[in-house]
Amino acid sequence: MGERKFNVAVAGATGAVGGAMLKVLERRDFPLNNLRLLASERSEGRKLKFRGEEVAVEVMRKDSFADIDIALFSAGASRSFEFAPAAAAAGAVVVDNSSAYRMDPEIPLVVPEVNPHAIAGYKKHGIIANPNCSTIQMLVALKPIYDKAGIKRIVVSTYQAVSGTGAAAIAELRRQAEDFAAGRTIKHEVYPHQILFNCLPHIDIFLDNGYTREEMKMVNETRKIFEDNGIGVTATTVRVPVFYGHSEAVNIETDRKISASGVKDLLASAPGVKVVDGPDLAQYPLAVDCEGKFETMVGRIREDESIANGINLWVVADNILKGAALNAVQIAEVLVEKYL
Ligand code: NAP
Ligand code: 3JM
Repeated sequence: MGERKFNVAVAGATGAVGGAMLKVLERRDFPLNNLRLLASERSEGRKLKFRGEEVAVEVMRKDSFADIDIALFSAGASRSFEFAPAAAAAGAVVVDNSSAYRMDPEIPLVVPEVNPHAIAGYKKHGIIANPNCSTIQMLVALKPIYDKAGIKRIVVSTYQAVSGTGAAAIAELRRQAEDFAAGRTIKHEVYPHQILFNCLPHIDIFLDNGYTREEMKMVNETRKIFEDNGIGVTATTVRVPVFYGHSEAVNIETDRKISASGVKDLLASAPGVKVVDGPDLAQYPLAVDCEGKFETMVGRIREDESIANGINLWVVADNILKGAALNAVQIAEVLVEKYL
């Protein structure tokens, strides 16, 4: 990395993802000159700690991005539609965590371990989209297999943490646990049902085809990132009472035969992956072990004995880190190393 330092804005700095962005910028020692924290009117006057200093939160406006080099957005899709073009017009490169631009064919959709070459496409509109959390960790695990054996079809079921919904949902699960322990009635506001001791097969809204939008994000984003419209993907996405860490049961059918031990060997040296697969010692990836970690953990690697070329995997990552903040900062790192 060169000598230059960059001006960075974090849009949605007071949120679950925005807070993690600040910690990731610190942990990875990002070459930062000036940091601007943006949120809604509700947060005006708040101060957040960064590298030991207090930084005041400002209200995001269209003119908030003068002299910003990189704007990391995590303030929701409607805010991205409203403010990301203004940030790009002011000369910032936007890395957007929302679903707003992901499927726009003129906007790159990037997981640095999977398709870093696509970052170059930011030049057209000044915006790069971060994929959905569930897509990111699945493709980090599948990319080496895709390159070696080809993948025809993916069948995935997710077990997703409440932190993916944001700060209010983390508070709701905690409150339900406290109310349960105290013998009080359990109330819900964020989710349509109680999440404590429950599994909700409902993430984002339902679409006309009976799938949720979260499920279709996994289908469409996988095709775009792998640049493979022929790959079959089908998903069931489920919210579970876990604070941090999405888990996924992933079944794949490959074009060519690959053994379970072949997959283990491939993943052992794959970027961003840690193999945790010691069934004799009850070792496998767990959400609670992934909290705060940068790696995507993969275990339970075994052959699907019901078809000729099938593999089953269990894939877990910190949804707020690799699923959002870390992936965005990794994209920013490639930008400063190669393009800015
Ligand atoms: P959150 O905890 O609810 O935080 C929302 C953030 O957006 C807060 O900082 C909030 O500021 C800010 N905000 C809301 N309305 C705003 C406005 N009108 N102007 C400026 N800022 C505004 O949610 P989160 O979990 O951090 O997620 C935020 C967004 O990131 C999501 O909506 C989603 O688009 C994206 N996300 C992506 C992934 C992924 O898979 N890549 C995962 C999670 C989230 P206040 O505190 O002032 O209200
Ligand atoms: C994760 O403003 C919104 O509707 C954002 C909702 C949201 C998204 C999204 O669609 O951007 C909440 C949590 C995501 C996501 O990563 O797709």
